[in-house]
Amino acid sequence: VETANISETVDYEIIGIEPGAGAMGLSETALEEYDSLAGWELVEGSTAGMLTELDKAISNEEPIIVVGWNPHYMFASHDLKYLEDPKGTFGEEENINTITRMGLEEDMPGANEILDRFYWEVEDMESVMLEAQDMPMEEAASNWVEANRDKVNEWTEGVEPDDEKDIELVLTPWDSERASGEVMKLVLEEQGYQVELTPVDPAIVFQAIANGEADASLAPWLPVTHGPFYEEYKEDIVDLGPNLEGTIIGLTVPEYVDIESIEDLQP
Ligand code: PBE
Repeated sequence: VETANISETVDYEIIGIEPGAGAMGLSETALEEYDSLAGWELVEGSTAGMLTELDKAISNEEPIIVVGWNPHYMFASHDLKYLEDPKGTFGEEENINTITRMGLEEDMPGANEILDRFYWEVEDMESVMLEAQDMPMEEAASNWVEANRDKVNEWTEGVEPDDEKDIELVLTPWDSERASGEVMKLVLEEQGYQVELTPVDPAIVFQAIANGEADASLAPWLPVTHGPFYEEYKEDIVDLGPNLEGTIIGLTVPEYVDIESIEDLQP
């Protein structure tokens, strides 16, 4: 495909995901900030729909521009690249943080300590996500816990169980957060807790923690992706810091698409 025709061939559309995603907010901002994206449309849909469009375009070797991110198996199953983002709209590498409601540390010091210690690598999360392609996420998480007893022990060693045993974790509905949520559910269950996992939109994650409806979340991508929600609620939540470092978000194209930067697109 000729470089000059890529924007026209994709019909000046970026294939997006769920409208509540932080990555969609960043993409909207990119549409406003880049002259090259003037008049472009960000198509709302779902992650599954975006992945289907991506598969289709790649089987036909057609150009396509999607909202992409890591950790995700889309980069393992396809040759993809992020478009350069000279304005930095999508930020640099960022972290996934653990947040809790105010007072969790006093009410459930044991669970709070385990949540605070929880930390894993991109490779760990990816291995759960990849396995979950062929089995339920819960089973993939359980396999990871079995295979990584050393790590899990570091999170739980010497922690006194709490009297109160019910704990609710809110998460976002993407595989990355389903993976961390299911792993933490198993870890806390082994310590005698009853764990409820509630998937909601990113805005609701912060709202539920801020008003104390939920106890904790492993889902916020910071500082950029969920930055606006963090800013809104930061006085009313406790931030326990990163549970994973090195996530990336950006406009994503198959390798064979002959452009390198968002600025190579045309209005
Ligand atoms: N994501 C996956 C989410 C966070 C995790 C990048 C699609 C978002 O954009 O909110």
